[in-house]
Amino acid sequence: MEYTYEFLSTDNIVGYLASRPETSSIIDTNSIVEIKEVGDGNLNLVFILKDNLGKGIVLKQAIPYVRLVGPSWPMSPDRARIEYETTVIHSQAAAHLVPEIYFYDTERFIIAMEDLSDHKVWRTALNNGDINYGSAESVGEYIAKVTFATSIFGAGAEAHKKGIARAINPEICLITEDLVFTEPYFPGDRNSYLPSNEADAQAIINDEQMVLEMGHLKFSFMTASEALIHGDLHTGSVMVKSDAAGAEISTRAFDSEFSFYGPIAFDIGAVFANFYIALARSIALGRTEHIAFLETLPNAMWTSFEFHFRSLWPTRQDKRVFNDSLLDDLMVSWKEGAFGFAAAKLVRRIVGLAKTSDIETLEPDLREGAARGVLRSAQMLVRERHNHLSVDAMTAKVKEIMQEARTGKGA
Ligand code: SR1
Ligand code: MG
Repeated sequence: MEYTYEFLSTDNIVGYLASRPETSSIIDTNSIVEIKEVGDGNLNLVFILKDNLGKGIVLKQAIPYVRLVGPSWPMSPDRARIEYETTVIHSQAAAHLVPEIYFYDTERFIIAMEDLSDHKVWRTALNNGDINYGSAESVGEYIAKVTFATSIFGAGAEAHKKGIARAINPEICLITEDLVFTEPYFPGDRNSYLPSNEADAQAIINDEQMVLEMGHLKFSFMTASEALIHGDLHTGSVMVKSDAAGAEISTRAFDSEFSFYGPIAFDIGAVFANFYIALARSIALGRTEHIAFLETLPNAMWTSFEFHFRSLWPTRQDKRVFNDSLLDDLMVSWKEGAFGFAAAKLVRRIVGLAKTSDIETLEPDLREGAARGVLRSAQMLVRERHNHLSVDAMTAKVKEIMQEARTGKGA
């Protein structure tokens, strides 16, 4: 399909916003003093505008191709509708944990939303060594509340089925199916890593158990329509605002364009993986205090997820066979699944397309060991995930592997 809509630019954006009455109380388009393009993701244009009173707005526009690669990789801008609808649906379950949406432009694929520029992207904050108490718990709360609300337990059978039909997102899901679950295990053009990590990448390709586990996980990703998940819940999809002592002021999950009805464990595993990638960075840099903080995050997030999901359980729609023992079993299987999905996410960020600044901004002598530690942790996670270890026990294993793999000065 050929798309002919106009892209936003610094030249046309004020005129565009002035033509939208929905935001006249949010920002004064007659006194715009700042326009910044801040899109640091892989897909879209993102602008922040501020007026002379400091009031701001974010305009995010989906372009009809993958920004990271260019027009040679076309991609339907309908993903903006998915993000808009998911953010609205998620806000019904957890309004304080997502950005407020002002409008969605169906013709130009533009979402207007709350300016969160007094927050930091969590990946950037963690890269800098920031401490953000309470945000991992809020991410766990977000996952629990939005997945419960959109599951058969919260929504009921009919609404759940209608939701699946509305949120079907095959083109975007294919990105994850290819980049996360498949390509790192086969030599290909889109894979890349340091020459010094060649043996580590080959070890992954030759790890038959790992490849089999990826088969199981990919099957689950493609078939388990449990709830309306975020679909790309990494630390670059979370904004945090903390006070000077690191106490939480606000935490928001955003950028849910990869959303679809998928396995709940996928979102949990994505967050685990990104905490582990942040840990690899801090271990490489020898940041002792930050390591001590980061290693608490996976369990803090999981514990909060479990607490909030269990708190909602008594409100489930059909209690006949969905009893408390089922919930106990689901928690076990979601934890096991989350460690597996975390492994998949870890490998793709080291070997596959679209990497993370946590690792990529390390000097090569440090990056080599950090990347090795991430890959070896993934191999451990897919094996140990069936052994019913606690989240803290698994994190301790990850930390030990990363410390052993460390390279560069001081290793
Ligand atoms: C081509 S898109 C690459 C990656 O960017 C997104 O953030 C997702 O993680 C996707 O896999
Ligand atoms: Mg994204």
